[in-house]
Amino acid sequence: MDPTARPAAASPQVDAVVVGAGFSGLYQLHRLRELGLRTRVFEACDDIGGTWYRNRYPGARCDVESTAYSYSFSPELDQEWEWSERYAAQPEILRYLHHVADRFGLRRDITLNTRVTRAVYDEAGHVWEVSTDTGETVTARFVVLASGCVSAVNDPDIPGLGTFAGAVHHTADWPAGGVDLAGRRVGVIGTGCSGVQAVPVIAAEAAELTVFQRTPVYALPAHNRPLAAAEIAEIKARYPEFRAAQRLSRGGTVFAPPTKSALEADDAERAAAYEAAWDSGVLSGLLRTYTDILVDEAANETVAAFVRSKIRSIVADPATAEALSPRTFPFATKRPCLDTGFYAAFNEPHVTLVDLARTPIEEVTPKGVRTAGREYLLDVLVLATGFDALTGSQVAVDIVGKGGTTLREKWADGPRNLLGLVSAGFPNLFTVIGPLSPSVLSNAVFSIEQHVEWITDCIAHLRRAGATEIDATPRAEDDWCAHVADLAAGTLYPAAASWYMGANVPGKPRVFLAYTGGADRYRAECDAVARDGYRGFVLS
Ligand code: N01
Repeated sequence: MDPTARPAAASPQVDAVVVGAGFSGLYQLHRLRELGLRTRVFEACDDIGGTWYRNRYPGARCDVESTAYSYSFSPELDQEWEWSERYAAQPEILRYLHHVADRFGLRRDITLNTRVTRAVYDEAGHVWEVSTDTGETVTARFVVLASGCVSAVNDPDIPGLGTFAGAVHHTADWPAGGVDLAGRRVGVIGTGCSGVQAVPVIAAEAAELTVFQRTPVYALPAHNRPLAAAEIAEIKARYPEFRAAQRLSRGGTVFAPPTKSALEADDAERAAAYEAAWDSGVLSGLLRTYTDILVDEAANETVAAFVRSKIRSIVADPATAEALSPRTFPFATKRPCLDTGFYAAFNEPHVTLVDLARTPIEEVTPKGVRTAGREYLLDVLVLATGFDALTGSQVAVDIVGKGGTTLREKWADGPRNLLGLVSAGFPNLFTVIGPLSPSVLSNAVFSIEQHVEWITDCIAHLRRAGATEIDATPRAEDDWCAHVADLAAGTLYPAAASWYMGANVPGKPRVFLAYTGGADRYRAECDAVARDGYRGFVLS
């Protein structure tokens, strides 16, 4: 026998395993099926939907317009689905995903109630051995982590949390049947996008609402509204043109790029531009006014001051308005929130803001929350404390690559990969909207489609070429990581202790986790890499 001969690749049980059945996993399944791949999708929950299944908290809705926050791959789907509101609420988005699953016959390859716990690469056979918490093991040539970028829940380590006698619910793990809050004393910890959306809706139901805020946010009005029949007809007529423009866009929404610095405009011009953006109800509206909001501190401060003036105009009590006003980080370096009544809720007599910067939480007691100031008595505690974003859902799986190295070990100082898609030493393992890609800085559905299509084309290429393995080269990976870090360093993003930086999870390395160069530039780079025969990757 020739000792240099490579062993033949083993025949896996399936061609691909996809982890997660949310927006990413459903589309990945559809595309791999079109390629003729035998594919299994494992979903930990008892239903499909991912983020839009688990985040059932009161007030949950998208913050990119639904007509753009939806799949673009099927013109028929665009024509047949009808969004009822500008920003659809969680139940409607979940219904949409169910419709997609039915329309494209996806359910038969999805196994629910099954969490992927471990994936081990067999170097000789070029296959992944994937294990689940139900005791199943399946071998697959390819694995796609479609497990979400804001999905691993961040449970806060607050002393005494386990002693609370009332109910505790995380916004990202909200009971399917809802929670009866009528007449109850409710506490909400956290004022990120989840808290901002939940607070006014909970306030409308609860007898008393106490909001525990560690850091104030910049929240902009959504101006959400029902979509009229004429408007829907117009959107549908323009859909092909809109989707084509969206594909080339910087972040998955279509707008004319700014041309001027905020500092070149005079006060009146800036005020008019900011008022128009505020009135537009578009999350990125203020960012799009001038070229330098995210790169120049002085330019950024003009927007930050404008938002603070709006907060003062809405919140009646000056001390509460000041406590709600962000002053410790530049505008948009933490994700701004889209608000429907958040600030106004604090004008209600039964809603109280507790500024944890002044009086930190000391402990949760059986009766409520005790801060340095006093004890707040509660029946229900809502944790709107966010996620171990971008890397959490991947390192939650025990992934063992070449040489027995685990992804967890490799990423101990921060995520490393090429194009956000493949981490060197973990061949044939792809990630959808994970770290070091535009991901959370873009319209998620739009970036999901771009990733899924790139991954599908890559697998098709491998099959055509008779190759069984693709891996990133360490050199190309180093270059990509350095490029992503350089781009981030040229912005104001690192100035905030945000979840973009991993700062919200104790012990998580501080690395800027997303690609800030724009989804248009990113797509061009991904396409160029593929065109150049998968430059930076090794195919074997
Ligand atoms: O989570 P967050 P989120 N004690 O991390 C506080 C997407 N999303 O679920 O800022 C006290 O932003 C924490 O305080 P601080 C979207 O991408 C989208 O709200 O760390 N407080 C913060 O106030 C979004 O950005 C939508 O000082 C504690 C809050 O909890 C992302 O998900 C809706 C604490 C967490 O805010 C995350 O948003 C919802 C502690 N121990 C979410 N630990 C849409 O609209 C944390 N906090 C589409």
